[in-house]
Amino acid sequence: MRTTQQPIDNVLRPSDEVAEALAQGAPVVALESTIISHGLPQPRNLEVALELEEIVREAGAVPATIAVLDGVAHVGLDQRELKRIATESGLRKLGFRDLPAAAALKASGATTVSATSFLAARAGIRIFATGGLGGVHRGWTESQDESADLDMLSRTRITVVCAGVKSILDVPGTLQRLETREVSVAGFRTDEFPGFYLHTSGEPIDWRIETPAEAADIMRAQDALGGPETALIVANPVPVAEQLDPALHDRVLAEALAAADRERITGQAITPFLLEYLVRGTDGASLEANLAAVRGNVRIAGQIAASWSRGN
Ligand code: PSU
Ligand code: MN
Repeated sequence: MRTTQQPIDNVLRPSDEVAEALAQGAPVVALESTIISHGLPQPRNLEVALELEEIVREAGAVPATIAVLDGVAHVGLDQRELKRIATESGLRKLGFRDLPAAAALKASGATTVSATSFLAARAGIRIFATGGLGGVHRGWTESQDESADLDMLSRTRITVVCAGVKSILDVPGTLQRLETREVSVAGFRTDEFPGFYLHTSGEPIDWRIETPAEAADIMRAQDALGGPETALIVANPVPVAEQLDPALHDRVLAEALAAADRERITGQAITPFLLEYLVRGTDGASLEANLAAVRGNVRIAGQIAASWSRGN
């Protein structure tokens, strides 16, 4: 565990363990922190943060949870820092665009997929695991609410293992945006795009892979081909046995969307609001499905990272 260290610079600081692993070409998996601070209830969130790191280690890779603490983007957190992310009140939710202000004003915050992807790639990490990506919200043609996650993935060379995009979103609309923005998508042992809490969204995907090694092969092909620095999304569904009951999902989600509308929740607040509503409205069942999805993604990401490092 890291105790003291010299900052590499003032804004981006890999932990000693992460820096060493990267220097040796050892497998590293980036993990985001918004899911911990804004996506999961306390005190479960801290247990989950620690468990996810353990799953990465079991796969033979080094975990690098990413967050901004007092203006410095940390790539790899120790236990005390993880605890800050899980428990500190008033922690911000930082997308990429928030990073310069957070650095200048010495603010602390959790990083979303957009900020985490950027910081991971900047630190030299190629693989990242999360729950569900952001995307275009329902009614997005009016609100213009399209998650910055999509834009970042269209210009960052990173592999994101996720259970699709959050089902609170306009899923077909999001898939269309991913196609337009040239983001590669492969289903991990599935022909259908996962539905975050649900095994499938019902939407087809064009490419299916069966093994972590095939994901690493696609990544090498991305590099060999060159072209725009786009991401690879490895879409890994929650197992049917661990998914949220689809009828319960649809019913509570409809209530959640109506409540968000009524209370005029918009912008950064909407995703946490809807996720929290689902947790309460399903008596915690959505939380279990969310966690099952994230655990599976982190495991596969660890395996892809190992294959990527081995070169096979
Ligand atoms: N995955 C989860 N829970 C989450 C998120 C992802 O299982 O809370 C977070 C990610 O950080 C993602 C963010 O970037 O939700 C999307 O927020 P928005 O829709 O405001 O872009
Ligand atoms: Mn948004």
